[in-house]
Amino acid sequence: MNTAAKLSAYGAALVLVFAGAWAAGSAAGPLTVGAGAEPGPHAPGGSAGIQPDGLASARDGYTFVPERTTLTPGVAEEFAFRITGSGGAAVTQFDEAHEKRMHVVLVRRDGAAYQHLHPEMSADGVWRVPVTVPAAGSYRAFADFVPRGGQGVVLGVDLQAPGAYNPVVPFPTRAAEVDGYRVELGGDLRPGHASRLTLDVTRGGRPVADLQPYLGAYGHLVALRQGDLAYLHVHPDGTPGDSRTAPGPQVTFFAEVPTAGTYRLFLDFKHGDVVRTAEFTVATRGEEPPPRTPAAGTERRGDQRPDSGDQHRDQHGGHG
Ligand SMILES: [Cu+2]
Repeated sequence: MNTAAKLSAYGAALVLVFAGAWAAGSAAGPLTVGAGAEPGPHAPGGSAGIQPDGLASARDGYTFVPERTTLTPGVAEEFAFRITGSGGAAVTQFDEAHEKRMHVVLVRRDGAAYQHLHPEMSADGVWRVPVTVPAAGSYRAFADFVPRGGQGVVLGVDLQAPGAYNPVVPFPTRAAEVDGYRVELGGDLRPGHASRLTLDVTRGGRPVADLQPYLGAYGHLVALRQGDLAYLHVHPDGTPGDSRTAPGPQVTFFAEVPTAGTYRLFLDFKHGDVVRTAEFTVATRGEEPPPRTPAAGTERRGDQRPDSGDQHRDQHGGHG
């Protein structure tokens, strides 16, 4: 299996499945980003005073503790880690979100070599998953989970793969080719707004209209900010079986990007029983919203939960 195929095969997607209720809400106007606008496993990307997800290895009382912080390029290894809570004990109780209790995204710091993994936990709270990184470099691992009965948390740690490192500078691209599929991205990322994005999947020039549900949606999108790999908030619009969401060729998402800049987007989609990943690099369009007031900026996420929050949470475990 070549590297590309291997990476694709890993794809499982996590992220950010919230369904139509959220989209309906977004129609009322731009959502504020951060400050408790959304509970769940993919809490908002943050804006003034709120740190976006994935930038810290410890947050909200939880710490992401890998057993080792090195990886060997080209070698199949096991990535093992714990999530510890206050007091340092491993957390063993998690709620399912998007059909899994733990989602791990692994990406090299330059935005290359994306993998989406689903580890298994043993009774002692150690999560393990096979992993092979294709090349040397500094990697970022994100753990995206919901502690039982709690709010979603995304933590990140750096992992190092020794060797000569040739960083890639992703050039902006709105079309991706993977295994004979072509995926085109439509829509703009507007900083500070819920931005509607469409992804059109074709194969051999023909629309693919029989995408398979994957982790509760017809596609899963991970968005990372170039430069610091802030982990952003994305929702698919609609869920399989809701009688209005077609299985392709177009999949719609709403993405919230907190700031102007360039973002890496990774779409995992399933067709022919294989999960593949289409990658994009997109610059935002338009200006950033003005800074929020200090009072608003210091609110902790989760302190304010919109009425729709519980609906979103309820949907996490139920897709499929
Ligand atoms: Cu996942």
